[in-house]
Amino acid sequence: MTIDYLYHLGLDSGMNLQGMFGDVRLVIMGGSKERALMIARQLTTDNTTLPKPIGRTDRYHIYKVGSCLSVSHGMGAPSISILLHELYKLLFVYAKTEAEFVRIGTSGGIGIEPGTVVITTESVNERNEAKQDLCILGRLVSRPTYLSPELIDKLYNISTSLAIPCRKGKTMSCNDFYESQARMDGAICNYTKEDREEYLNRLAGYGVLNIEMEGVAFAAFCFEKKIKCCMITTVLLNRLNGDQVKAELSMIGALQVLLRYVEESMTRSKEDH
Ligand code: R2B
Ligand code: URA
Repeated sequence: MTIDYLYHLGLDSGMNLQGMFGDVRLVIMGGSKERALMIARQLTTDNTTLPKPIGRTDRYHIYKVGSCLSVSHGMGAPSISILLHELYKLLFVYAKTEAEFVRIGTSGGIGIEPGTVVITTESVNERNEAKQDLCILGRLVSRPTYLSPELIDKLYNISTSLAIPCRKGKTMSCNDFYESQARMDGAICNYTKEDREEYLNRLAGYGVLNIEMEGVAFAAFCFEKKIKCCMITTVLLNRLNGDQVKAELSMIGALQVLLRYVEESMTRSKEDH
């Protein structure tokens, strides 16, 4: 039998992937390796040992705590796409399990104040379309984006019960942090302050609540593979007031909601057994 190398994860089908990952039910994905570790530490009940990443760690970090994986996906669509392909094969094909995927992160709000949690109901591209455009074999392939209404409602109810300021709505994904998000503080800016304002107000008119960089790729992949998924982010700044992210604001609100969700789903799955 030939071995399938999940190259960027440093895992392969010759390993006992079912033994290692067969019980995984929930995958939590965030941008950086530090966040993946922080989430793994929050999930673990044993405070004496530091969770250890599994596999290669030069691209992504994967931590396993019980039936949850905490994984870093890097920044932007290409990075999260590679991870999603390999994670899908790892879990759904080789480990023969089925898991929900949740992306947790940060975003820039459009008329939304810093600290607010946004739970995405619709993930749109830079043209306000709920689809991902890919170039495959030199041809344009469009995939719809999908986020699970059931998970959206569960997370929203949790944030309400915890009294965490939260909005449900449309999130725009951009392929860049600077020009495609209409920032004026990048190294290139060939538009005016008025152009920027007109654009951000137009987004507000479309009902866009926030901007980030991975949602469309995440939601389109999950649509294609029929994976239950949702996305929750904490807003770091209100883009109608500026561009600069001044402080290392945390994603605390989104994290509190997600940790409560994990707690509730783990209790439910124990009761089911
Ligand atoms: C949010 O924050 C990152 C850019 O700073 C990016 O990964 C995203 O989606
Ligand atoms: N992440 C983004 O992609 N944009 C922001 O403005 C903040 C976080």
